[in-house]
Amino acid sequence: MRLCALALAMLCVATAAKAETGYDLWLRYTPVEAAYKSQYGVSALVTGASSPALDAARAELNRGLSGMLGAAPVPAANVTVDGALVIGTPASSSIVAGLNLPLKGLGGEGYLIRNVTITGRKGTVIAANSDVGVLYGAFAYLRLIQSRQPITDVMSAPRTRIRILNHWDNLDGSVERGYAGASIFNWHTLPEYVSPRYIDYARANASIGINGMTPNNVNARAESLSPAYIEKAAALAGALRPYGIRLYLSVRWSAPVEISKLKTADPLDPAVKQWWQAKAAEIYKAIPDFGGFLVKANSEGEPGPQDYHRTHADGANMIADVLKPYGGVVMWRAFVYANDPKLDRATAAYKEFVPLDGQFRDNVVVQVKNGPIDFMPREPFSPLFAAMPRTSLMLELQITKEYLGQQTHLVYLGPLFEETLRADTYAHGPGSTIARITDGSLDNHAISGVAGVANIGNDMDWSGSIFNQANWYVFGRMAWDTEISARTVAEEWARQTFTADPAFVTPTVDMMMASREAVVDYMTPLGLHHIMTNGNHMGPAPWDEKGPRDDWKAVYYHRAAADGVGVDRVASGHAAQYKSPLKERFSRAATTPEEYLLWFHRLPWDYRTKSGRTLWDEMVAHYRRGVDSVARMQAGWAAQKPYVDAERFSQVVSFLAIQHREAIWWRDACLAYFAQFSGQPFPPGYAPKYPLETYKAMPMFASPPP
Ligand code: BDP
Repeated sequence: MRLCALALAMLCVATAAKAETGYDLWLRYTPVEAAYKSQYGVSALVTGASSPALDAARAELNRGLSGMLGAAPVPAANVTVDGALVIGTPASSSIVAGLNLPLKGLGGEGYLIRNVTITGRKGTVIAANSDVGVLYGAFAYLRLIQSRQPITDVMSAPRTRIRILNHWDNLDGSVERGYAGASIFNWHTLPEYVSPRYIDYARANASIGINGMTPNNVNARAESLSPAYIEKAAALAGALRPYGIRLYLSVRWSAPVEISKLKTADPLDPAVKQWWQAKAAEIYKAIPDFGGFLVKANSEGEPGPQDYHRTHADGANMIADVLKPYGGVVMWRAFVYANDPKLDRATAAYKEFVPLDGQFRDNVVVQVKNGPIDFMPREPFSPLFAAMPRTSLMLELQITKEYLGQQTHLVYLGPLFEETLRADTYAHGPGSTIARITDGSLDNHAISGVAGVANIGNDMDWSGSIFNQANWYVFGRMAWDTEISARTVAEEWARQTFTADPAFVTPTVDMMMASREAVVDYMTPLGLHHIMTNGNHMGPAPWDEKGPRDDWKAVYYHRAAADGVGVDRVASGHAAQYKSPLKERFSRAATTPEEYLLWFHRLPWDYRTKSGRTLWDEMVAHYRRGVDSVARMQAGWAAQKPYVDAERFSQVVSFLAIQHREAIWWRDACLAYFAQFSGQPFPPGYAPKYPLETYKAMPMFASPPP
């Protein structure tokens, strides 16, 4: 009997997929099925001269191919057999040079994968103009095998120049808005100890084309610029360099005062400029390829040039001039809003920045959040994108889901990023998409880029959940190719992260694609926004009216009362900040897309929506639909059990259960609150389970039993 049980247990172990922690992300390199072996076989890996990036490419190919095909290819200097893989640049490899490949259009980072015949032997080449281009090509090649795609000819070059992760990590190891554990950057053990995790971090980023990072929070500490921290940063930069990743630093405007006791941080004071000059010299000595500075100034209480009655342009230009001789850039954030009760927060950044258009140096790039307020589940795009044609603009996206369910909710951000990039601003007529502004092509800017607020921490799975990894992945892929679709990327990711079996991939991708609309529905439908708990931004709190400033209170964002709900942003001037025909469209409720209805308009509760329902009934329907979508996600995922290892499968099961419980919490708390004003009954069977007071009284992170 005992033996029998043991045999059964062993059988189970043999058949179940190997438990996975998620540490390997999408770079798992598990063995390909027998049917694919001949398709992907590589007989020899032919390399030329070596360099740190070429060595990284070779190491990754060896790792990937030995994992997937059972053995690493034989290293070789020449092609003598069929099935060789040749990698290099015309400078590093005479074989690549001799092939006369069309590398011209690939720039400094693009790559080419091509099936070729060399000295009569059939093989494949991965070529580029630079060593890091070869590395990107190696990752793309491995991606094809991992996702079981044929190795056909590929040519790819990034559309943007700066593809950067902004870590909001503090020097003490905590992470602002981080839901994946503490920071992976250990400032205590740097510079002596360069954790192997930094290398895995670099590999993951390089595999999706990310080429920059700021390791420290935008709410920066002056100490980051002290000699000790520059030395630490230099060690980190050294670990990332072979992977084509440049280090940048977030800087605190008042650093000269705090570190060196200068009397002022006025950008026009010569002593201040000298201080930054000396600092830049010190940094570039330690980090020769240092990328530049990221600045949050005069925003949410951070110091900045306005403290000295100077403009953002005065501040940005001063440090831009300092960085210019080294080729460094300044990423100056446009996330500003003043607490002026008469000013609508949604209009603030536009009002401050548009008058400065044309005044910024050419190595300044203004970094603009996708929406005018703040990384909400849904916002219209920021009107700034269309209004600063003489300034390089970078798009800032948030990968960490501060306002979208944080660690646990399964929300794939691909559709949100795609919606932003494809949005037509009409800056110069139709076709003036955010993608074309972000990549610099619309107004011919040399600097272009996308920044993503990272969702990375030292949790075993890096991102706090397996599905959060997809958001890191899609950020990188869309920063590289601003036109790629969210669905294509989801499919790529799912195939690599789990299995390429279509029986798994199709429903999983469908679930991912529907997940963003679900969170909009159960949190903030119809243009509602910022009704999360004050401070931690986790749960529902539309009732919140506490706090030091009006624009930090939820009621400011919906203004629900008996006569209606929503913000009149036609009256506030926000709708008029958009270009025609959007401004006209947004100025009337009837022509405003319903997903932005209460963003732009204040409407009575009995306003008729397109469905024929009253506004109140429509709101109820959306909240219901959001919860129902999560229930569908749960059922869909349950059916995926045969395809996923137990460890990752059950994490998703548990997190979906949390999401479902919290979606109900969101729906019922919000509806209980808005019902006080709507003057209309709940449709039968739709009333929240508890009175409003119960929802209001919940302690942090706790939701009432569904
Ligand atoms: C807000 C975050 C806050 C950030 C700020 C920013 O709540 O933690 O410091 O954005 O982007 O959404 O600077």
